[in-house]
This record gives sequence, C-alpha cells and structure tokens, in this order.
Amino acid sequence: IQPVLRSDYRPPTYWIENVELEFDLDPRETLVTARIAVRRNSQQPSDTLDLAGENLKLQSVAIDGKRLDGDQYQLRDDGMTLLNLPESCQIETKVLVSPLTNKSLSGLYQTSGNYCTQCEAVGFRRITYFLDRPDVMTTYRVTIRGDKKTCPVMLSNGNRIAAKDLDDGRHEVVWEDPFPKPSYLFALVAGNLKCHRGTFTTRSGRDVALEIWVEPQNIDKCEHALVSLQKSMKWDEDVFGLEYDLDIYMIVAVNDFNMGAMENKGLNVFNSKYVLALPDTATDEDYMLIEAVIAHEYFHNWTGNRVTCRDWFQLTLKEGLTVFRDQQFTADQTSAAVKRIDDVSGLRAGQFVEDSGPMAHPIRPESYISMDNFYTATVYRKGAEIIRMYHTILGAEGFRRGMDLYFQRHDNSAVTCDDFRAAMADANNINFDRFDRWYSQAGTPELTVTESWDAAKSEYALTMTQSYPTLPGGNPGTEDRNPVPLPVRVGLLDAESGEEIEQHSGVVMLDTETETFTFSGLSAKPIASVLRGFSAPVRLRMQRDNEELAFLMANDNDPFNRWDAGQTLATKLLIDAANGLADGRALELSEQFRDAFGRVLSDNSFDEAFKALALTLPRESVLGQEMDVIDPDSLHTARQFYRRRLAECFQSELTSLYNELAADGAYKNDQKSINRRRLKNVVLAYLSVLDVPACISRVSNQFHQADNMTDKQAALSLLANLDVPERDAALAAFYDQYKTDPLVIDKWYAVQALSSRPDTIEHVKQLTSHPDFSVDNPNRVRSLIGAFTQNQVRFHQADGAGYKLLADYVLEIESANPQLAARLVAAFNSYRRFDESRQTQMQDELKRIAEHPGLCKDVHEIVQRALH
Ligand code: B3K
Ligand code: ZN
Repeated sequence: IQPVLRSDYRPPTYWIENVELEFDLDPRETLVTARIAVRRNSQQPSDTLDLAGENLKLQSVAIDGKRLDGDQYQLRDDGMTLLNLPESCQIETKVLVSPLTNKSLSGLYQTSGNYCTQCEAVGFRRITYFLDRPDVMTTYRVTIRGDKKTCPVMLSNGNRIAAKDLDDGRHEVVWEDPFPKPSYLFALVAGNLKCHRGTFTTRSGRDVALEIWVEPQNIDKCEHALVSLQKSMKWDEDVFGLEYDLDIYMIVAVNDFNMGAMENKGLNVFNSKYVLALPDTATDEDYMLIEAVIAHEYFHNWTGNRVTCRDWFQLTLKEGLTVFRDQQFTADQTSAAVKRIDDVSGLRAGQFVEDSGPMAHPIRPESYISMDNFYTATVYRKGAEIIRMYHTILGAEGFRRGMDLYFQRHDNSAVTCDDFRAAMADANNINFDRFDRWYSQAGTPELTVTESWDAAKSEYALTMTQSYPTLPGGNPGTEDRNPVPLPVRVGLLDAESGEEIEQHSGVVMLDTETETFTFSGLSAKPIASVLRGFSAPVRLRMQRDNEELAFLMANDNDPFNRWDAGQTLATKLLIDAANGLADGRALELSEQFRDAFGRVLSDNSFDEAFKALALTLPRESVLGQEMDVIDPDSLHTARQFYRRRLAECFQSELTSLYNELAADGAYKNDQKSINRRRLKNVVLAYLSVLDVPACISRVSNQFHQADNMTDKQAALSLLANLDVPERDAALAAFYDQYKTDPLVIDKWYAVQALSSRPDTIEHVKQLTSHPDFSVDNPNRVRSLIGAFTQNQVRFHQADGAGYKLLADYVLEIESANPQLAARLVAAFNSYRRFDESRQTQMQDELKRIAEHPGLCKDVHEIVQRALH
C-alpha cells in the first residue's frame, strides 16, 4: 500500500465551478446523480481529470449531455479517469450506493433507520465520483427525493429553496448552499426527526433560525445544546468579531457515529452523546463536553469552513486552531485555571504517549496511508498548544490582529499552516520563521531547568536547556530535530513570605538550545515557578526537593503550577513507592505529602473544582510514563495504598466535608453547584476505599438517592471497584432504570470496564455477549472495549488475556468499520514501554492482526508502524 506524501501535493487539473446533486433515496439502492461543471486549471494544463470514487456502482457517465462509452474513461477501484476533456464542460455521473449495508459510517449510511452522511476526510467519494480534495471548493445545489412516511424530513447544507410532493408517496426537497465549500463539508440527513427550535440575532441584526433535529423520543433533551450554540455564537462575535453567515444553522443528533461531531456547512451532524442531556441522564462532565463540542463545531464555520485546508496534511490548521478556540470559550464560561488543568492532564495522558510511540508525528504529518488515522491527539491537542503559544507571545490583541489578517487574506479559500503563521507574523511585525519547526518535528521536547543564586551580586539565574528524546526509528519528523521557540512563563516567589516578586513575573523566550536568564536586585534566593499555565507543550525537568514542591503547592499564585507542584510531588513519591515494591520495600505514606494534602483539604480559598483537582493523584497512565519500564501492578498498588492511607489519615475531615457538600439539597445546574459536586465525588472516592460498612453504605446511599446522573454515576463507578453485594444491586438497578436509553447504558458498560477489580476482564468478556452489546454501534464498542484499554492495570494483566481480547475485537470489526478498529488497536502502541513478557505478548497480537488476510488499510497502517 502506497502512502500519500505531503511533498506530492499538486493542484488539480480542473476546478469545479458548481455542482448539482440528486438523491433518490432507497436503503439498498440510492441513486446519486451528479452534474459537475468543470473548467481547466490554467496552471496545470492537462485534458485528463482524475475523479475519486469508492464502493460506487456506476450506471452512466456523460459529458455535456453525451453518454460516454467504456473506452472513453478508465475505471479503477478508487476512481475514474476522464480523458480528452475540453477546456470546460459538464460531467454527469449516475451511481448506486447502499446506505443500509454501509457499516463503515463513512459516506451515506443508515443509523436507527435514518439516512446520514459523513464525508470528512474522504467519505464524499463513497457518494459520487468527485474531486474529493479540500482545495476544490464549489457551490452545491442538492435535490433529495424520498419516501414521505419514512423520510418526512430531508436536509442538506444551506437554504431550503423548494419542496414538492411527488407521486408514489414520495416528496422532493431542494437545498442550495451559497458558500463555496470542499466536498468534505457536504451533508445530507433524511428520516423521521423532530426539531427543537431557537433563534439567534447576530450583532448586525440578522435573525438566524437554530434547529436541533433528533429522534422523536429525544425531543426533551435538546435545550442545553441549543443554549450552548447561542453562547458560542455570541462568544465568537465578542472575542473574534466573527458572525454567522447563513440564515439557518442545523444540528442533527445520530446514534451511530465514528467520532464526536462534524462541522458540515450549516448542517452539523453530531454523535447523540454530544447533544442530548437531562440532569437525570447526563453528568456535569457530559454537559460541559456538549457545550464544548457544540462550540467547537460552530467555531469551525470560520476556522475550517470559510477558510479551509489546502490538503489533509494541513489538518491542524483548522483543528488545532478550533480546539484552541473552544478551550478559550470553555475557560470563559467556567474557570480558566480548572479548564487549563483538565486540558493539560488530557494532553499528558494522551498526546504525550502518542508522541513517544510508533505513531509519533509532527502536527503537520509528512505521510499517511489512511487520513482517518491522523485525526489524532497530536494534530488536535498539540496543535492547539502551538496556537496557544502564538497567543502567549502576542497577547490577546496581537493574536486577534493575526486572526483578522488571516480572514482578510484567505476568506473562501483553502490554505496552509504556513499561511496562518505568516498572517500572525505579518499582522504583528514579528518573525515566526522558527515556529515552522513546531509543524515539522515530532516528539515532546524536554525542558531542563537549573538554578543558581549569587548572593554577592543578589542575582538569581535560571538556565534552560531544550532537547528531544530519541524515538523509535523511522518516523518522519523525528530526525534532525532542532531547537523550537519556547515561551516560558516564569514567576519568582519570596522564599520567606511566599509572595510574588512582581517585577520578575513574565514570559521569557528560549529560542536556542540553551540560555541563562538572570534576575537581579533580589534580597534573598527566591523560589521559581516555571512554565506557568503550561506555556509550552514540553516535559519540564527541574530537580526540586519535596519542601520546595510543597511550598509551591501552598503559595504559587499561578493556579496551574500550584496544582502541578502537587502532581509532581505525588508522582515522585508514587514512582518511588512503586519501584520500592519491586525491591521488597514496604509502602509508606510520605509525611510531607500527607501534610500538604491536609493543607489543601482545609484551605478554603480555592474554588471547589480546583480543590477537587488538587486532591486527585495523577492517573496511573500518567505515572507510568515516568517509569523506565511501566509496571502497571506496582503502580496500581502504590497509588491505591496512598489513596487508602490518605483516607485513613483524614477520615474525619473528609467525612465532614462530604456531609457539608451532600447537604446542598436538590440538583442545581449552576457552576458553583457543579464544582461542589465535583469535589464531593472526589471526597467520596477517598472514603470509598476504606473497608468499613459505613463508607460502603454512604456510596450506596448516594447511588440510590441521587437526583442527578453525576452523583449516580460517580457512586456507581466506585461501587464497581468493590467486592460487596451493594455493587451488584446497584448495577442491576441502574440497568433496569435506564435500559431504554443507550447513552446511559454506555455508562453502565464503561464503569464495569474501568473497574479495578481483578476479575474485570471476565466481566468485560461476559458483557460482549450481553444482548445490548453491538459491534455496529461505535459508542457501545468504545464504552466497553475502548474503556477497557484505558484501564491500565487490567488491560495489561500479566497473562495477556486483555491483549487477546482487544486483538479479537479489532479483527472482528476491522472490515466493517476500519476507522473504529484502527482507533482501538492503537492501545498496543506503547508496548515497548513495558517489560519483556508483556512486550512479547502485545507484539504477538500485533503480528496476528498484521497477518490477517485482507486487513483494512487503516489498521494495517497502525500495526505496521507499531511493528516497525
Ligand atoms: N472535523 C471532524 C472530524 C472528522 C474526522 C474524520 N475521520 C470533527 C471535528 O474535529 O470537529
Ligand atoms: Zn474540529
């Protein structure tokens, strides 16, 4: 299989001037007629045109109304080539596609009996023959014909311009999108849907109709999504001056979807998980995610749709930027500090791992076999960190100037990451040439910081050095890596009072491999707070003793670093404890950590969400990264020991805090109540590890008495870890209460897959044969198999049973849904980080998958990179 290379980009030989599509909907044989007006690209003189097409049954091709014979075009598995085309002409193709049997959820498919499309990255070619590439932007007119009973609603992009009844119980609707767009933003939805409506008046006074389309039984679960959309529209006007451009904005929720949502022009298609919410069915986290995903897709209207990517290697141009925008939005709606901590935790747990394994790639990759494999944490989250660095360096105003220039230069066009970087630079008269390296180099840089104090000169100095770790060989973007520009936010604290020494707070730029930054006029050696707000996506290496970390935990007025100091301290101690286990050392709770934990617990200056984070130990997967060889068992044991000892030491404080928070009364949806629930459930988690009946009944009571899903799910996941009768009772009650709501039942699967109990793998196996389990539904597969792969201690069970289970599932679904299978198989990517026995077992499973006859190219790409 030949990879696609970034360096191979060539403009198309023809441009498309407009397209008319007609759909005659039918579950097995939908007829798609496409009339494409093309004009030769004067820059690429050629009379040959390659159209992409996959899984299409071609019925006819005509040029300017004249039907072609078989010798006038060449047909391949992946498309067709038209020869001897005139300067401009109209190409008409008719193809048949089968939505009912399309389980890949790419192209036109059926979900819960409704029709829906997914075109990004390359699904449009599964609908019709086309120049299915993002640099070909054109206007669409779409006619949909379907059965009036099964498809009363038929939607596509833009404005509905006509509708009429046909005979045979069918009807027809015509949609026109005035904005030129690439084919990946095309969408069609048809079926039996109900609409939750709202409006938004733009700041220039235009009324926009907002429509959220869902299956009839979900019509009462849309208000939160609607309000989220209105907030997003307002925020983009306020912060970036960006107004919505059509008179209608539609969102459709579907149950079977490979990812979160899709920003099709004027017609977003969403995984129902990111739309539907009532307090009884969705957690506070779900509410937050819905708001964030709605915002993300909405923000794409400018960063992605109006200005799109020239080719798929530029994906981070729209994704990194749009993630950054949705992060800023959420920060403004909630708490900037808490949002930053959540995002960095996610980056470290996911992207850092990806960036140190066989799939490591620059945020702008150099090659791919399947583009779908590059919708990664690196492209999205590290991409957002790169955007954040421009923002840190330029400030909000300078960043806004750069954005304004970007839109002024590139509206309605398809551009590159270099174009974005140039706009940021030119608008601010700054040189961002070196920033190019952030786009072309893979791997997480390490930033090593050492300090020195010269009492005679009253000078304090920080020496910063950057380096790249070595990575498994052969990955493009990992050779010849050079220093990158690193904005490092620094603050100095008075070691006595803990107060900030104001004149020395700010951002220093490390542009070279190493540099020393000197701070003068100090009366005593200060304590430095480095990389505040996580101002660059690096691993910070700074030798600090436990006292200093405890000092920062107590005094740093950068909340991110205050939290991070606690995490660093906990990581040091837990890794040491885990390593000690192997050497036969007994576990012991560090007094320093105990005291620091106690101080956080009794500190009432924090908001509750921050306190919840500060009281939470780093996840096992994050701790594992700091071990030379990941030992999942000793890490789990050490971390559990710490949790238990902390709970024992602070049992009375935790209990009274729980009681105070639990006295809040009936469910409320405001930020304060959300924060308090977050803290309450962290506290409950500590108490739940104490083996005392009172604690178990407290969890069980919360489960049975909760008036909201946040409290219910939190209690259920704690019970799922225990070996008590209350566990089975709760699981049974939960299933019984929610068995008709698939999104809630996903939670039921996930809590069991994430259980730390030693028999978890047995339960997971049993659940795969549960009547509600279906391999056709990605949410369900992710909630059971995907969640299980995140359960470090159980997935990496020493006998390899977890590995076998995953490999069996990957093979079971790969031919039907390659994208989903490829996501799951990536759980093996970190195999080199484990002991030899686990390595061999994972490698053997990877080989078994690699040798599977006819393996899809998505899985093939991941597996061959892993085995390389
Ligand atoms: N742009 C889509 C992702 C498409 C993934 C294709 N495999 C959602 C988003 O990032 O907003
Ligand atoms: Zn996106």
